[in-house]
Amino acid sequence: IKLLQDKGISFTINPTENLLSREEFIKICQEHDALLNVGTNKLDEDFFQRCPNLKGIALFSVGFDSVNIPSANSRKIPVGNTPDVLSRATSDVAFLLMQSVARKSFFNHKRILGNDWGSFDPLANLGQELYGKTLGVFGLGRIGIEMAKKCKAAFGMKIIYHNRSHNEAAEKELDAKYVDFETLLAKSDVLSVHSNYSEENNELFNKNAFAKMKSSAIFINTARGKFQNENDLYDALTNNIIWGAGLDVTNPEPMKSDNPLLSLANCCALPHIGSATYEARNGMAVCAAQNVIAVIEGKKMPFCVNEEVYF
Ligand code: 8YV
Repeated sequence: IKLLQDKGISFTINPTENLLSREEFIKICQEHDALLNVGTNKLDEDFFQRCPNLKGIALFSVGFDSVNIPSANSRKIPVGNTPDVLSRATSDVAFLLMQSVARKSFFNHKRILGNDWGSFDPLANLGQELYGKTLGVFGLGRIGIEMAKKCKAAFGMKIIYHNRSHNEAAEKELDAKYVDFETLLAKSDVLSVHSNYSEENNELFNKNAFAKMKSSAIFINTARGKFQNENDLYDALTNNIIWGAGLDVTNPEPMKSDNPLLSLANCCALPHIGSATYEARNGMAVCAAQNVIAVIEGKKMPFCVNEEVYF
């Protein structure tokens, strides 16, 4: 806010998307030059058609799946995101979920809450150690790299990854090996999703995919819930097809308390808190404000996902 004020930019704040109906939201966007979109308002073709005066959109997220990019491109509207500043925080949550699942910490916490400490049994509550195991990264971008670094440093894990293209710098730094999707499924002891979501990957992690994974594998998703089919995940977790799952993102969001996944000992879920640290959210706010300022000043956005609009 201070960055915008210092530039003398006047603005209207809508504290959360839920306070406005879509009609009210669109009306406000029609009256402004730029939108700083905190939240998950869908910015689809209809939105762009109805907001012809918008000159730029700054997202408060690194993911830009909420925006129809071809619609923005056809109107030469730049869309900005918040890269890098949340990579540590989000990968911290992936790492936290990985260990929580491996040692069943959420489940055991629930046991104490239910007054079920239990008596000592050498074969009860057994988890997995991650030392020397293989981390499979689906989407070795900024967040995936941070996750891989932690897994390597903490547990000496081997890194394999699948991307649309090779990330040679990361391969060198992490000794990471590019594999095809089938190999990623078959070889990962922990498979962590860090890719940008797009329709073509909708429910990519489904019955077929889980069936190709190790029965000892842990599935982690801190990217977008739509990557997973949750009925298939439930079946995989209850039929020992895979060993466990840790989700910071669900399909749909919000996840409801009666979701059967929450009743399982081998699944834990968080309410999309990947970037929820003081440090990351502050960094995101600065990136978003810088993107807005660029729009107002007629300059190129510093963090733009569709740079083609400037050519
Ligand atoms: C946000 C995220 O909390 O950056 C992203 O893509 O998913 C999270 O950091 C969320 O998008 C709300 O804006």
